[in-house]
Formats: sequence, structure tokens, C-alpha cells
Amino acid sequence: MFSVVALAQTPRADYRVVPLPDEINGIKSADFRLTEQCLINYPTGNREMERNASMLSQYIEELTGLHLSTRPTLNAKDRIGNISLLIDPKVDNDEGYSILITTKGIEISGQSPAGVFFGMQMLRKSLPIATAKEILMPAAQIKSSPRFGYRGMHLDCVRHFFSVETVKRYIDIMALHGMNRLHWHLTDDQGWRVEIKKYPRLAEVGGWRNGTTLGHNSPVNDGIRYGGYYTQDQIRDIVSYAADRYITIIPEIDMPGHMVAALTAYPELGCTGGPYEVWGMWGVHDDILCVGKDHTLEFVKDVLNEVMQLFPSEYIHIGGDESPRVRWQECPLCQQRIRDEGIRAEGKQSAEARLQGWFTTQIKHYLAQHGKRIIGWDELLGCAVDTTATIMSWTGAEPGARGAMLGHDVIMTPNTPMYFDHYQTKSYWNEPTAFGGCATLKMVYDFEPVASNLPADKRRHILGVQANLWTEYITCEPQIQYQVLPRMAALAELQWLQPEEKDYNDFKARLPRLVEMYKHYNWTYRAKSLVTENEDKAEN
Ligand code: TNX
Repeated sequence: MFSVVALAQTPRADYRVVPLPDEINGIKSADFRLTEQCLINYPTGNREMERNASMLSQYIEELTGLHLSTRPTLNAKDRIGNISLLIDPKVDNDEGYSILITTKGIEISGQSPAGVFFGMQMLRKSLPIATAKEILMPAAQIKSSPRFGYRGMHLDCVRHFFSVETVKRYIDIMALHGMNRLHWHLTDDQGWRVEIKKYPRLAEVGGWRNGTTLGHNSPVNDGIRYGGYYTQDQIRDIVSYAADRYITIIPEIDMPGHMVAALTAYPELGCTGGPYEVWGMWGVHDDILCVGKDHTLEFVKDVLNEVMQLFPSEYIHIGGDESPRVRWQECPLCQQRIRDEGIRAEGKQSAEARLQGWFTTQIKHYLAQHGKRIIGWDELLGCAVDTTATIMSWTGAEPGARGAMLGHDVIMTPNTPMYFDHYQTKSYWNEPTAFGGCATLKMVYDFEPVASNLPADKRRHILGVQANLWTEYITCEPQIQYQVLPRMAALAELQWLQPEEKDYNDFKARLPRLVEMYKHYNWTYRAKSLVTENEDKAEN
């Protein structure tokens, strides 16, 4: 393909991308000239690096129109004039990368193929978006390693259901931002979205609601049957798509609360026996699993057996949030369980709260027998679950710090500012309807996940930081993208940069080039966030 208009200047790469690499050191050498004559080398016989090479080739073609072929080789001489993907145990951090660009070639090295992949993302973002026969790559040595090993985004596919293609595009967006964990919310009161072979009614019945409230829990229901679920084949396809991009999917099966969809399918799992109806409102429902029945524990274990088969992740998220105990207080079987297990109220924790702790501990042990660990919402800190449970701090940042002090591993997702279903400005009149609250781009950027008074030996418990996208008010893919872009760019800098490397003004100066990439891929984003300041102050 030839461009008709001759470009006045040869387009040049710019390595000051988002997230900013730790080091960009200029080297005395002429630029490397990237053309279609260059090959992308990968180590012979390394399938992951072969896949990396073809993805890099695809990225370069998408952005510049240049088509580069890939080639297996172990010969150092073959590096001359080409791009080479290399495994190098000397690179810091198992996800870190080192890129050397001289007039003789480009080398992208990582301790692991994952590190190489993150280096490729950096190089991809440095490219000019321009159809050209040649791109100039200034000589430099670039190095980076992520601050946190857990760099997450969450997606709620329950409150609204999204296609396989939409989820894959969400994964693409995460990959561009150097993220590595997708927390996938798959079950809730408003729907059950994963096929479970042993309990087919979960998806067939629990996957559908008869209508959805309009607005913020108004009395008006649209009366439109709504739902859907992912088949196990679709789940496997998405899991492997993510794994190819070094993203681990952590499924969330929320229990014992947020279970009305499952109760609708199998009413015997509840304390009252129902009937129940998949919920068409938002919020917290009083009907939860009856943990007095042994059958409920069998059911949960059966479901988790299939979930473990589908998701290779070491972690399974078992929810644990917003579990009212009113049914348990009245339920003879739950009260019997409390007596049988010798559960007693302690301090601020009621016997019913500790019953949730007992139930969660049963599930935690069961998963541990299968080599899995649990993550749960910060309510677990209030019901006596031991420190082998990883805590997701959502009601604020304080529970996370408290959990770390107690010895729990912690993932920080405080609702302000890490709930991307919240508004991006206080002047929300012309924004798509959102949950409420406000988290501006700057508020996201300024968040520090590690409390300053956390002692040095507890800091390692903060595994990382994640933003959550609940979808009560998000009905379609453009709205998903609008809520997360460009806030994901700010989050990416939190996840990769050391606090002293962060600089909001510098970030804002680098952001427009990333946004050019959003445009190129036809992703929807909030353009106003690039220009407006002080959005945390309401204005008219
Ligand atoms: C609270 S975060 C919830 C979700 C809602 C969300 C809306 C959490 C553990 N529970 O069920 O969707 O707020 O922002």
C-alpha cells in the first residue's frame, strides 16, 4: 500500500508513553530505521515467543501499515537490522523488560515471555500512527519493571451481559495498559452467567430476569426479559485469549449473598425455600444461601469444581460482600449449625457474622485442597476468616491497611476513587447515567495504595491495585469504554510507577498520544478528561 501524500518528515517514535518506563537513556548512535525489510526474530522452538512475535507484527501493521515477517533464530548475527525478542534472566523482575535500540537493531528482552510482552506494549505505544515506508526509532536503552505484581481491572457481566467480543476487547484495552489480572464478576442477584453442567438451571433459569428497573431503582420496571450466559466453551476461549496476553482471569462466584439468581433456579438452597425471582432491582437482597443445609455446601463445591476446571487462576474470588443475616437469624437450620459448630458472638461480631466466617472457611479449605486460594471483599475482616484469605479493600482504603496489619494479603480497590462506575466529574449533568460518586482522572492518579503509616514489613502484603466496573447503569460497550478511558491510563501509572516517579502534569502531557491510539482502535473515551481541570469541584 502506498500513501499518495508524501510526508514532509519521516515519522519518529516517542518513548515517553503511558505508563512511563522507569528509564529512558539516550545512546550515541544513529536512529534505527524500521521498514518492511526488518524481520521480527524470536528464539527457535519457543511457542510463547513465537506468538509474541506475531502479535508485535500485527501491532506494527495496525498502526503504521508496515508488514514485518517473523522468523525463528538463535543466531546473534541475525539480530542486525531486525527486531529481536529475547529471554534474558538478567532483566529485573519477572514481568520487567529491557529494550535496546541502536542503529543496528532493536532488542526486546524479558526474564520471561510476559516481560517481553510488556516491553512490546511499550514499543507499540511509542510508534507514530502514520502510514509510512519508514519509521525512525531513536537510539535508546529503556528499562521498566512494574511496582505491583497484581495490576487489575474488574468487569461485572451480570448486571448487564456483554458479548464474548466485548470482553475480548476489554482484555485488549487492558493489555495496551500493561495490566495482568481481570476480575470477572459472573454471578449475582440479577443473573448467573456461567454454564455449570451439573446444575443446568443456574444459567438456563438464573441467567434471565423478567425486567429491569429504570433509573436508580425507580418503581418503573421496563418489563423486558433480559439475560444470557457464557457457555463453558466460550469461557475457555476467553480465558485463553487473555492468557495469550499475559492476563489471568480471576472468576468471582459471589457467596453467600448476591445469590438470588441461583436461588431462583434451585430454591432449596435458600432458608425459606422461595419461590424467588431473579432480581430486577439494584442493591442488597435479604435472601442469601442457607448454610445450615449440608446440601448448600455440596452445591457450592460442585460449582467450584467446574469453575476450577475452567479457570487456571490460582485465585478464585468468593465475594462475601453485602450478606444480610436476617434470614439466618430466623432459620432453624442455620441456628442449628451455629450450635453444632460451637459458633459464638465475639466482640462486634454476631454469631451469624461468624457463621459467614465458618462457611467461608469451609470453602477456603476446599479450594486449598485443590491448590487454590481465595480472595474476598473486605467484609471478611468482620467475620473471623484467617489470614490465608486475600482481602479486596472496597469500602475504602482503611480496611486494606487494617487487613495488611493483621497479615492478610490485600488488593486495593477503594470505591473512591477506584470505582469506575462512578462519575468522572462533579458536573455530571451531561454524563451518561452512572452509579453516583465521583472519581476524576486526577483523583485516580493521586491515589496511593500503600498507606504511609503501614510498617515496612507489612507493605509486601499490598499485592496491587485494581479498578472496578459495576454495570448496573452500563448497558453497552461504548459506555464500558467511556467509563474506563482514560481513567485506566491513570491507573496504569499507579500500577507500574514508584510513587516518586509519578507526576500528574507530565502524565497529562503524555496522555494525548495514548488517546490517539484509543481513537485509532475506535474505542470510546471521555475526551473532556483531557482538557478539564478541577472536575472534583461542581460547576454549572
Ligand atoms: C457495591 S463492591 C457492590 C456491588 C455494586 C457496587 C456499585 C461490592 C463488593 N458490592 O454489588 O455493584 O457497589 O458501585
